[in-house]
Amino acid sequence: MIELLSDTARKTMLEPLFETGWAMVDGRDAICKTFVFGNFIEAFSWMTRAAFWAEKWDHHPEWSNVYKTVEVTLATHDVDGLSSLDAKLARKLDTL
Ligand code: H2B
Repeated sequence: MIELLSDTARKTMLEPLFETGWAMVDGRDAICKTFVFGNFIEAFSWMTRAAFWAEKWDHHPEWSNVYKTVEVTLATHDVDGLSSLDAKLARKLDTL
């Protein structure tokens, strides 16, 4: 059963992500980050790798791509806000 992050979990799970460039979305319980790559192929192949993890974990990003830039927003639609799955996927996206 997936749950909204508690205040304590927000401190332990979100604060390290804020250090790597993730930020809260204005007016919404969601996190976002802009990833900039060297070119379109690098951006799109990163999205392809990310898509495999998203599908494996049944947790999908909201994202858009323009040339070498990918804007990602993470939230858990089933709970209308942030859950541990968003932190887990964010950490994975940072390492791909
Ligand atoms: N992705 C995200 N980001 N949030 C969800 O709540 C979610 C999802 N739910 N991917 C999954 C799919 C759900 O709709 C299916 C039925 O498992």
